[in-house]
Amino acid sequence: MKPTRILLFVGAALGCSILLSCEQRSGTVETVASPAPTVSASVVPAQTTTPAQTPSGQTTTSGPLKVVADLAPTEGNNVRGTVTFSEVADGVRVQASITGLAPGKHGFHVHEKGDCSAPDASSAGDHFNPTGQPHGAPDSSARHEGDMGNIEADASGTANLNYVDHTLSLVPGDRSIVGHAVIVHANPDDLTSQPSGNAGARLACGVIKRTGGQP
Ligand SMILES: [Cu+2]
Ligand SMILES: [Zn+2]
Repeated sequence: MKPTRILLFVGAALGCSILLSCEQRSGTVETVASPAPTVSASVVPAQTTTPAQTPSGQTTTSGPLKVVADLAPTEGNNVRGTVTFSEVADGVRVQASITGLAPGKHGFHVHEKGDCSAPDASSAGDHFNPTGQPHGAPDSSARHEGDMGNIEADASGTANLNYVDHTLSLVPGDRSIVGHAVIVHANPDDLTSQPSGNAGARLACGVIKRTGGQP
């Protein structure tokens, strides 16, 4: 911390001790500066333990949470790509760009385990389903949390996806998709067959991670 900032902090503290409404005011400032306190608390604890930054308006919280899965091909395939999940007002925006596919639809899910180590990605387990629902479509009221439906590849084998999912969660806790894995399948997800839409082999797998290298 720079000396000038320490002086500012000391000054602010002195000012606070004089003002009867200080406690109330600093509480208000903190609320405004951290719209998602539960998220910032676990992601960047250092920032929440530096109260001097909030009165002087110096917070550098990175805004809505954004996480990424880099998909790598399973054995015998050449499918790869990137999937980004970011918090938006009404859910989680899913943006995917994947190459090396056969043209057409391919099942696209978040799977339970963040483990892509098996040659066929079977290590990623079943669909991520923390609320005990049946398999369904992305817009079904009852679905696995991980049911993102299908991506569709064009004639060149590239699939691009951009939609807002209303079930996926990035909020830290049992329902967060962080630490789980994204899988792209060989066949279309029929959106009804149990337990996984009959989407066939796993072509690519990637663990969902926070940007910036945090686990
Ligand atoms: Cu899957
Ligand atoms: Zn499912």
